[in-house]
This record gives sequence, structure tokens and C-alpha cells, in this order.
Amino acid sequence: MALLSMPVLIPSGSITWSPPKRHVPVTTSGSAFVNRYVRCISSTQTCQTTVVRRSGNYQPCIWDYEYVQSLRSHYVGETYTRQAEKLKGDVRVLFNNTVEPLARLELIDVLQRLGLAYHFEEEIKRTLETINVCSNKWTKEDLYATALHFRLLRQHRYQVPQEVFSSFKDKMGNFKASLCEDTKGMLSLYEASYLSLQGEVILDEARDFTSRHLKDIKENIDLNLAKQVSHALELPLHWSMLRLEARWFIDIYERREDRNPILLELAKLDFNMVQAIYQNDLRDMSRWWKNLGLGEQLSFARDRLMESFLWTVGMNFEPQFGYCRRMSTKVNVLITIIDDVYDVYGTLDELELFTDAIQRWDINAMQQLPHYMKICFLALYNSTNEMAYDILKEQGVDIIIYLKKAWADLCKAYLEEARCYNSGYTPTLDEYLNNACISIAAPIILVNAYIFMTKQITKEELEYLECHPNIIRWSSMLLRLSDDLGTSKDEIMRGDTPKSIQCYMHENGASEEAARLYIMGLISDTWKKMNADRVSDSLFAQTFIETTVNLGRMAQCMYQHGDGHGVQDRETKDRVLSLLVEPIPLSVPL
Ligand code: LA6
Ligand code: MN
Ligand code: MN
Ligand code: MN
Ligand code: MN
Repeated sequence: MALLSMPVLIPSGSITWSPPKRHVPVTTSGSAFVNRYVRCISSTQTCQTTVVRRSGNYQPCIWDYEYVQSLRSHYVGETYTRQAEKLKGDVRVLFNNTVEPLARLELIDVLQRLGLAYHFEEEIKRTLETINVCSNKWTKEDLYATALHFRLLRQHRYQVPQEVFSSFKDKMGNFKASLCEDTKGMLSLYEASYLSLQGEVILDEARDFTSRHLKDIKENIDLNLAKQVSHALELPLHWSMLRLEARWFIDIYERREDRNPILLELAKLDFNMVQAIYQNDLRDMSRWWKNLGLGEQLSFARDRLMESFLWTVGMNFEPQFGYCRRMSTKVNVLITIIDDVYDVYGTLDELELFTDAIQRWDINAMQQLPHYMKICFLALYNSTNEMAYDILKEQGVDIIIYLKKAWADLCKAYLEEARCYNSGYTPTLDEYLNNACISIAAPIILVNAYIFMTKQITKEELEYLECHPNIIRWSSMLLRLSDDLGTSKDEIMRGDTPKSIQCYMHENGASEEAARLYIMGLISDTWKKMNADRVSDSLFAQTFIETTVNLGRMAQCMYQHGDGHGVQDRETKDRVLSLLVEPIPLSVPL
């Protein structure tokens, strides 16, 4: 009979990492730890063995089912669509009447920040084309204009050399000290510097120079601008979740004296109309989730439907991706629960069995699992097969082998971590990242996203996705590293494998602070690689490439203040409320 292995407890409160001791005597009285009886599965006789399991200490879900069902925005119907169409027409006229290059760039920038650019893709493309063909001589003296020009063109995949900023340097090769007086220009350069590629020294210097000096901006600047500066220093625009940024910028724009009332009104209206779609999706998903009943069945695990949905809005916010958001929400809640099975609740023997069942993708393999795992397995198996059926029916493409492979890869990576935890082994950072970029679930999230957002799925693209092309790798790195920065403190306290910070500390004898700085540097480097691959030739549609970038952005946002996915009632709650629940009051109610 296989002995059920005993999960090891780590003394709480320790911050420095040392490998867990094996076979620590376990007390069964601690309130944080759940004490259960399980059946010995490999025995022909039933016997009872005490298994002490860790606890995630996660809070129960704060979002009530009835509450989610009651969300019903009134921003639906013809009055609103008609008004939105009228305002969009007005914006098109505005495009035609705006001739001066800087004014055109500003119009595009404002539309993007207000979350409206997706309505004007053609206009934006045409405008940038005309701006690109005339050189940027007109900007030379103006830091704000040069940086805006550079950022927008790079964002739209034009090649603009970093040397456009050379004229702002003095004879010694440093950025001119007088630039510090120009806060708007400095902010513009700061944001532009995040579109850098590896080895672009001028942009590295620009980032360094602007972040240092923007920190000591004095009182005498405009309050609205000061707000933008501190917001940008927290997280640059290029790394930010688009919808959250739009919600934030609408308020900023409203307070600007030079605001255009048409843009402002359209932004509010459109935000509310899109939010109404999210509420529809959410009601639908919460019904599905309640019927599945997994949240109630598995009380040890995180029940995180709203947060799972929020991730999908981060990846694709536009109305037309509703189906992708709904399916991806299912995938995300399942990932979250199964991650807890591996990290917190399951014993190593159980996890081996579960991994085997997933790899075989065989309903008969379920027989060997303990009850709580049967629940998980069947929920996952049925949901995934149902998604595959949808696609088979709609597109005639059989995707089941790709989905089951993605789940098997994820579970194998989870199991690897569980083994590592049980043996007390601390890998090198490289070893760790090889596995952890799969265990963070970005590859499976993105395979699913590709399938649910693509009208003509091809085998070629599916197979290419399986070998984790660069954009998938960078997206996974961003998600893994941000997650580690935000969650590893609690993970180590509750007993979990060493994460990137601990691996780096162990490998280099570094302090936690130094390790965190190192990881932040890795995030920054990864963005540079992402910036390069985002614009290089690819098999994939640009919309999917943007989704992979958006997953990186969403990760920065979710873990900006700690564990935003696990901890519901802090920043994440505010974000759920402002993006999914509360409409923006219109200036002129309809
Ligand atoms: C994060 O939790 C989590 F649940 C994930 C699976 C990451 C992203 C999730 C989505 C989009 P945790 P771990 C559903 O910090 O164990 O426990 O990999 O992940 O560090
Ligand atoms: Mn921001
Ligand atoms: Mn976990
Ligand atoms: Mn995990
Ligand atoms: Mn984590």
C-alpha cells in the first residue's frame, strides 16, 4: 500500500527562504490547517489514515450569486446605440478637420486613452500613414511632440529609431537639464521609453532620466498633470490594462480645460454600453458556475469567478469578444481551483493519480481518484469537451487533442512543483522558470484564447502555439514574474515551492530586496523582447498578438498591489466595481 505522503508545514512569518525541513512533526490542532480523513486508495480494504493538509487561508467569495444576477445596466437599446453612432460620426468629422500633425497625434492619443480607438481603426491607420511619410522635422525642438510621435508610431508597428531623441542631449551625451522644467515633455518621454527594444541605450537613459526627475516634480504644476505623473510612475501606460486605463483617463480628461465634449460624451457612453455587455456575460457565467457547484464542493480552493472574468476583460475588452471572454472565464476559474489542489490540498500520491488521469483524458481513469478529485476531474473534462464540441460544430475543427495536451502540460508542471516541494529541493532560477512559465498557465490560457477568438482556426497555428513561440514565452514570463512578486510571500508562509525570488536568493546568496529588484529587471527585459516580437512577422493575426501583450499587462495590473487574484476585497474589488458594475454618469443624460 502506498503511504500517503505528509505535506510539510513551513513555520509562518519567515521571510528569508530556506528549504523546508522534511518530516516536521505536524500538529493537528492549528486552525489554519484542515484535518481530514481520506480513504487509502490503493488498498483493497478500506482503512482510515489521517492526512494533514495545508490551507490556502483564502477568504470565501465576496460576490454573492444573487448580487451578480441583479446587475442590469440600462445602457442597452436603440436610444443609446443611435446616440453613439451620431457621436462617432462627429468624431470622423473631427478627424477630417484636424490637419496639423501634432493635433492629429493628440487626437489619436486621446481616443486610445479614452478606450475609443477600436471604433476608428481605419481613420487612425490612415492618419499615421500620412504622418509617417512626412519626416518629423517639425518636432525636433519639442520634446513632448517628439516623444508622442515616437510612441504612437512604434505602438502601431512603424520603425522609428531611438536617435530621434539625440537632439535633446547635451555635448556630454546627457539629456539636457533644462528639460526637467518641461513636465509634459518629460512625461511624454517617460511613456515613450517603454516602447524600447533590447540594447537601445538612449531609451534606457531616457527612462532613467525621466523617472528620476518626475519623482521630484514640485507643487507649481497643474494638478491634473501632477496626477498623471504619479499615476504613470506607478505603472507606465504601455504596461497598463487598457480598460482600467480608460476608466481612469475619462475622469482625468473631464477635468481638462481643453477637453472636447464630443469625445468625452462618447467615451462615457461607450464605456457604459460595453459594461452592459460585460454584465450580460457575467450573469451568464455566474449561472454556469453556480450550477457546476465547484465553489461550494471544494471549500479549500479559491472561488474566483469575478476575478477570472476580469482577466478576460484585460485580455480582450472589445464587445465582439464576448464568446472568448465567457469561455476563458471558465478556463480561468478551473485553473485557479486546480492550482489550489496541487499547491495546497492534494497529497503527492493523489496528485500523481490526478495528473495521470488528465494525461490519459480517460473517463475510466476517474475511478482511481478520491472524491474531491473526481469532482474536479469531471468538471474539467466535461467543460473542456463541451468547448471542443462547440468548435467542432461551428468550424468543423477538432481541437480536443490541443486542449487536453495543454491541460496535461499544465498538470505535469504543477506536479513537478509539488514533487519539488515535497523533496525540499530549491532549483536554480533558470530551472525554476523553465517549469514555472508553464505552471503559471499562460500557455493554456492563450491556446484557449486563440481558439475562442479566431474565426478560422488552423492546424498550423495550433501546432505552432504548442511549441510556445516567443510571444507566448514573454507573456508567460510577465505573468509568472509579476505573480511571484505579488504572491510568493504568502505562498512561502503557507508552505509552497520556492518561487523566482527564493530561487534567486538561494542561488546567489542575495537578500530578498535584491532578489525583488532583480526580478523587476527581468520583467523590464521581457517587455523589451515582447516589444520586438510584437511587431515582427508572425503567423498570427495582430489581434491575437495584442491579446498576448494584454495578458502581460493584466498581470502587471492584477499583482500591482499584492495578490489581486487571491485577495478579493482590496484593489481588485474597486476595479471590479469600476469596470464591471458602476456606469459613469453622463454629462447630459439621455
Ligand atoms: C494565481 O495563483 C493563479 F491562480 C494562476 C493560475 C495565475 C493566473 C491565473 C489566471 C488567469 P497562484 P502559482 C486564472 O499565485 O501557484 O497560486 O502558479 O499561482 O504561483
Ligand atoms: Mn495607468
Ligand atoms: Mn498557487
Ligand atoms: Mn501553483
Ligand atoms: Mn503565485
